[in-house]
Amino acid sequence: MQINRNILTLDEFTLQQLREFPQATGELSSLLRDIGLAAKRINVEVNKAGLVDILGDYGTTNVQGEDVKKLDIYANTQMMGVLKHGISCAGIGSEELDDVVVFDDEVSNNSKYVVLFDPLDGSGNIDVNISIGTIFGVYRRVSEIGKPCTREDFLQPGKRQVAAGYIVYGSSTMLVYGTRRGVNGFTLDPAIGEFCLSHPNIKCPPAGNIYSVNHGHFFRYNEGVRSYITACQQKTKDNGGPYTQRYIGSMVADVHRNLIKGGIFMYPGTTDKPKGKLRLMYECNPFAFITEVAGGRATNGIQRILDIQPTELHQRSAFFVGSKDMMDELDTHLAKAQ
Ligand code: P6P
Repeated sequence: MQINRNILTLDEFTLQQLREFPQATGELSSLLRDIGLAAKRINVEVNKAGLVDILGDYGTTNVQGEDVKKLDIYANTQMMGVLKHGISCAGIGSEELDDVVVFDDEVSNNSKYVVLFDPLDGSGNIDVNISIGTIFGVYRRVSEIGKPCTREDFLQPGKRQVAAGYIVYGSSTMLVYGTRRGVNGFTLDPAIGEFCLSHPNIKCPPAGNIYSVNHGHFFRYNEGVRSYITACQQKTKDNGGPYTQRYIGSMVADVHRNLIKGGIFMYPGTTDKPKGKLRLMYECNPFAFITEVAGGRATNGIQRILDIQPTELHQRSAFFVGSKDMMDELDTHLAKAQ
């Protein structure tokens, strides 16, 4: 049996990246390792969710008015705990918490970064064993180092992210994160309890044949979106198709599949919810950052997601993300319908 000693763990990879930048402080590498630790702890509970009393509702609703699942709270606690007790994060914003949390201790106040995250996206799928995920975005603070972080540190456009990533708890557990230097995927090896580099330098194929959208809302989408979806259905082998529709109602899994295979994910606004459902800061921005670094595109149907100047922590946005050529074709349908 050939023992492959070339497999890099997440820790080894981040340290290797750090060695290439001697002037770097190591704070970002340390922060990514912290998130990897939280992901391993969340993974343990997600994987046994059917066996212990951690399924079901927590009995409260979150700021979005959604039923909070027990695993949501557990995941939020794990993410906040590793970041608060690390050396790199001054505070966090979470889907599960009404407002930002300023850690306000000496080490945290001297940290360079803040983190926004959705601790467990798609948690409505937990009880039926469909893949779910954790999503995060990392920003350099704009407030004075040495003092507590402020809300302004969190309300930055997505193009100011220094790193973003997600963990998908699926048939295997993968951590994918991107910096401006590239996107890399790490698969959890249960035998050693480490995330190991399995998908180096991920690139989003410029074209694909997968389109992901909730068809149940079709007649509440605008004309341009309906026109594009119809065009997807009419693709044949003579014009880049046929396309296949894949939508499992868990954004992390849907966007991850399309990032690897090529495709487009859409959560458009509707007549009753013009801003759609997804949250800009900790769902759209991280995936937009990763997808752009990997060569794809992400918009709200009007502008680049990463250019949006946020005004509220939990604001929603229509979201279109994926392969460049498919996003370009979507834009032609949206423009014609103007
Ligand atoms: P719908 C899960 O609740 C989530 O936030 C995303 O993970 C997913 O893509 C979307 O909602 C599904 O929403 O309205 O299609 O069921």
